[in-house]
Amino acid sequence: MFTTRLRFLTAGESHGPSLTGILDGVPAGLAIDEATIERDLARRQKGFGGGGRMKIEHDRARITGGVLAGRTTGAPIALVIDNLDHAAWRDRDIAAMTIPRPGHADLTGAIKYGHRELRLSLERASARETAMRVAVGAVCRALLGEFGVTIGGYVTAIGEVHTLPEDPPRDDAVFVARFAAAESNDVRCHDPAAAARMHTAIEAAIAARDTLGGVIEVAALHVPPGLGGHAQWDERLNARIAAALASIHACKGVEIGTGFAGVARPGTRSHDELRLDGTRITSDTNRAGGIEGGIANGAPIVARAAIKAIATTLQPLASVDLAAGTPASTKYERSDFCQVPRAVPIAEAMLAIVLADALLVKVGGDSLDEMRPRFAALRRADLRDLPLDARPWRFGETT
Ligand code: EPS
Repeated sequence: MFTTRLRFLTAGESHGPSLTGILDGVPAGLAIDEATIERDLARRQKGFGGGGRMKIEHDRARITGGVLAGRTTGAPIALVIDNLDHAAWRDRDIAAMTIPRPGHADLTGAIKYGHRELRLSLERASARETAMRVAVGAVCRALLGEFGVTIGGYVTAIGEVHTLPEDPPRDDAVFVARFAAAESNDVRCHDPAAAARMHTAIEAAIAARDTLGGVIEVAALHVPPGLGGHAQWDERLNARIAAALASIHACKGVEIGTGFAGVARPGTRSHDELRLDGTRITSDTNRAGGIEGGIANGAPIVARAAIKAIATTLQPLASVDLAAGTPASTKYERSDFCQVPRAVPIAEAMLAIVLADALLVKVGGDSLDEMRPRFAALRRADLRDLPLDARPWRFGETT
């Protein structure tokens, strides 16, 4: 499977004592503090349409391994986020849950594990786990930041409200402005007019006792060309990003670059025509979303994740009581009405993890000091870096 230099695992239940994360493979010498991680965790807690749980939690990651005197040592980084809500669940009888919510892991978890009640798998299936992904992603983001790579994201659709469809921009400045604009409203949309309509759509969903999904766009800027690979399916950067985004709870679709809408065009309008800017090879468009042939081309990497409306709805859905063996309606439990604005930092975290790994696979090294000269020596999209000699050749030639 995937060639990786970074590995991460999480553990912990939604209402258990804590979430645990281990991130292995981060080189030595990276400055990390809990405040850096907390910034992203705080962003995940905010967003219109969130549920009551976020009023209880104050997500903080304690670093319990791999960082000494403020810098990574090269050892696995261990992180712990306490669940403050655990206090309300500890040492009390918890009513059995026997009616699966369609769309959640209730039924499939019961089929897989044969648990005596549904909560035993839903506790782990909960999107609470994404808090730890954001913490792990913050470390990867710090590593990428050492090499100038920045990542951000914003919401492009909530329910039927969407920003104008367009090709992914090529210009970094457009993304930088969007990242900032998205943080200035409570639905994390870069377009203020669309943001206002999205807010209204979420209000309407709450009033209708329903939930809403949407689309998140994430972008990575200053990614060195050459990350990823075309030689094997599991080296392709687009495949890795797609898998990482698809692993986010409630994600039902991923696009790169122009994505699904792009296939309606003929080939002459589907690609990024190249031109020379001095010795630099560049393009005015970014339809490929920064990836050609599974390899980063140096343009902003742009991906979108479709997040479905949350499965826990105030209005009951038809289901089955698995204990009684009768038709039944789902029972409401606290949840978000629209998790999409809160999921932006989660998508950013997953992109950061994939790109930090791809950078380490490309550059190698056990410390930042080893990585820096190797990074500086990477080939760029520049005629001076490309040793093409235009001589004919043959398969089978030995000399
Ligand atoms: C979440 C915590 C959970 C859920 C939500 C995400 O807390 P609780 O179950 O106590 O309300 O609100 O998870 C889901 C939406 C889900 O379907 O699993 C969090 O920390 O983000």
